[in-house]
Amino acid sequence: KPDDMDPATWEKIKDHPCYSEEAHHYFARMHVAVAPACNIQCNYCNRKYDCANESRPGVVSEKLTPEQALRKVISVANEVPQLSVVGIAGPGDACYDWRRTKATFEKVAAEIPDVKLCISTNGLALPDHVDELARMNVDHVTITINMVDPQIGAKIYPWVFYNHRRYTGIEAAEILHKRQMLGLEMLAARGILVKVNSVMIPGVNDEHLIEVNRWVKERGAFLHNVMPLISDPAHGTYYGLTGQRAPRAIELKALQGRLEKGAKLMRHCRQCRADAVGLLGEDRGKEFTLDHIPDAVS
Ligand code: CLF
Ligand code: SF4
Repeated sequence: KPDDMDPATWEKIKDHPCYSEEAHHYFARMHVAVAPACNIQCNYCNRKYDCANESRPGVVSEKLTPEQALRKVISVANEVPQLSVVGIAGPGDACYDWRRTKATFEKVAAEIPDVKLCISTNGLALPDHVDELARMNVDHVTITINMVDPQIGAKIYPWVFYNHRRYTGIEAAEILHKRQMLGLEMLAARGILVKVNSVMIPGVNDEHLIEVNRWVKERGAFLHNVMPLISDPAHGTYYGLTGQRAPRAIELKALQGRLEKGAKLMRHCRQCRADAVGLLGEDRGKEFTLDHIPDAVS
């Protein structure tokens, strides 16, 4: 345990492969793709594919019902002894269709009480569900925060769908920004660990991520994970079509170097699929698709 870390925090991260760099050598996570829909549009996303906020864009994950997700978790738990975390990270937003996310977590917790639950969201619907996340003992929440300035946000998000209507432009980015900050503060106040993911988009928010890092640190984020934009024209994203380039590895490293003194950085992210299974960097998802797991679990 690092000297400057309190025991309660250590308990939460010691077997979480994303929150502890050490743990990722020994512990495995799995994602269940139970969240098909999304309430915002990111310019780096093609919604036919996985949510690019956390997961690898441009791959299609098999969408599961909460019942199917439970079957999958049980079958993975039986075969992957290192499994410590079950996460929901897409393919859309895990807080938008809340009933599916909640039902999945409740079923999993009832069958496998010692597995950790983890969630990744764009943050728009997050404040509405913080109390329930706390009640369900969800100790780890990732929010993707790409800006704290709505002027920059408007270049990343063409629209958000909030309170039954669609907002565009600066107004949309402002709403998203306020909800992200509120969600972050609410989680921090309840002792839930927050990881902030930022997608580094050269010429759009790369320099700005220094300010993002400062804001999220001030509001209690535990980790900041700066991930490179994956921009492949074949994925049919807006950025792919406009020729927005991805950062070079050296540019990402340089930015991470400049963030060193701010919120603690995560450097071992593998931009997993929304149906990833196994140790980070290992993907055993194919072994556990629905046609590979038993129909009923006794
Ligand atoms: Fe999954 Fe994300 Fe939870 Fe980890 S992944 S929901 S925090 S259990 Fe981890 Fe994968 Fe990077 Fe995500 S390496 S993409 S940070
Ligand atoms: Fe796509 Fe995820 Fe953005 Fe939603 S939050 S538009 S699923 S990248």
